[in-house]
Amino acid sequence: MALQAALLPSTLSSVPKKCSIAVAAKDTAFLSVSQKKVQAASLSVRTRVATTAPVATPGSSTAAKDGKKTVRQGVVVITGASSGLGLAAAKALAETGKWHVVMACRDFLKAAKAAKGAGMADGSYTIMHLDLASLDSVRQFVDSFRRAGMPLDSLVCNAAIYRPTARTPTFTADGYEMSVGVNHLGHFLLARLLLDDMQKSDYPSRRLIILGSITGNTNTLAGNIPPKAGLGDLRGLAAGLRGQNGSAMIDGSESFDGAKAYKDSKICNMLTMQELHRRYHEETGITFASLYPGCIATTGLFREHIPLFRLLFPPFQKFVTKGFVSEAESGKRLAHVVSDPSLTKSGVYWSWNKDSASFENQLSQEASDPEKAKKLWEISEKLVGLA
Ligand code: NDP
Ligand code: PMR
Repeated sequence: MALQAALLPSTLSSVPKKCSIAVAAKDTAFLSVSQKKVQAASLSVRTRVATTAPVATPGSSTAAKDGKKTVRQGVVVITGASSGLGLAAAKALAETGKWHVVMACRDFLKAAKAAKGAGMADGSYTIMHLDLASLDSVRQFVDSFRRAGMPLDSLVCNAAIYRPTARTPTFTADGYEMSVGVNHLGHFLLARLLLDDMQKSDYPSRRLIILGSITGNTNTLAGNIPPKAGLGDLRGLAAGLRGQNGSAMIDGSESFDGAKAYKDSKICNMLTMQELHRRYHEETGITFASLYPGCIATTGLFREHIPLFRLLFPPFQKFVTKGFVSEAESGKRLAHVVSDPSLTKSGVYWSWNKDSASFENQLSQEASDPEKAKKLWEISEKLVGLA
């Protein structure tokens, strides 16, 4: 069966030593891709999962020399691991040797280069194609992941786009406004589908993490810089966020504001985490959490901002707000949320103080409103085809 999603273990040329995944020899379409942006639609790559000898696959149990069973290597999927926070967290987790990282990326050549450039060891990661701007791609990713035969122990919904200067909306393959489509709806579908896989995992602490942000929380100074986040009564989302025949903004505003759309999507991320917690934590034991990793002012998130902003933003955050955090430090923070034994609490929004110590932070009233979370859940289910 032709799959649009592609799977690429560790590097373009090598299969991880411990991995039993093979890409069919004739299926080399992805090797000749030269465009920087690989469109899901242009990919027709066959993937095959072949179990060879009984080798230790990522996520399989290993017996210690003294005969005691040790905790096996965990498998974590990180979306948007080709740059910034996602890449730094992927590196931090892979370096522990305790995690095999599945880098779920829309541009796998970029991801392969990024992993190599970051010095991630062959065999410590697998790259799989995922374009969150297409619900088909999300479903195909899930299919490919399942075929790869790995367990799923943790999922990090990290990818995002930010279109700060956009005054007209762009749309996903399914016709939804792009910022909310990628940052929220794509992840909503991914998380819902992969919950089944996480429930099957025997890993001691399974976690589903969704990135939030200070700018989506109006109980902070940063969250009060205009345009402020606000979902209103969700009428724009309920009408399909389509722009042409209605509003491309969640609150139904007539005019489009790219900066607000991003901040709104972050409220959705934080509300979704809490709704997942309410619906599934007790039943499954899975930890659901969100976080504000600090202001990582140097990442690609600001690529569409005006050049003056990109020049001044890092020193402003370093010396004025003192909220700046390096990509490496933010990666460690996220890695802790995935794996630190002290961060197992569910339904929590983590932040870090000036000494880089984690604490459970307060969400704004809107970002913690259970009624809104329920309504968001129900509308999102319809938009992604789950209801
Ligand atoms: P980056 O732009 O560096 O990383 C974003 C990642 O998302 C990239 O890998 C990008 O892929 C990927 N991505 C974008 N669109 C899609 C798509 N359609 N499908 C799949 N992947 C996609 O930004 P950051 O590292 O800063 O952001 C990571 C997370 O951290 C985001 O959720 C953001 O909201 C959050 N955050 C960031 C803060 C900051 O100060 N930077 C502060 C608070 C939260 P590609 O490489 O191909 O472009
Ligand atoms: Mg903000 C304590 C002060 C603080 C912090 C922690 C941030 C984080 N910002 C703060 C303050 C201010 N910012 C102030 C006083 C201003 C006015 C000069 C300001 C402006 C500003 C802009 C224009 N800040 C921004 C922008 C963006 O375009 C970024 C954004 O909103 O992206 C959505 C941003 C950010 N400030 C932050 C953080 C973390 C961001 C980035 C992103 C995010 O939420 O992902």
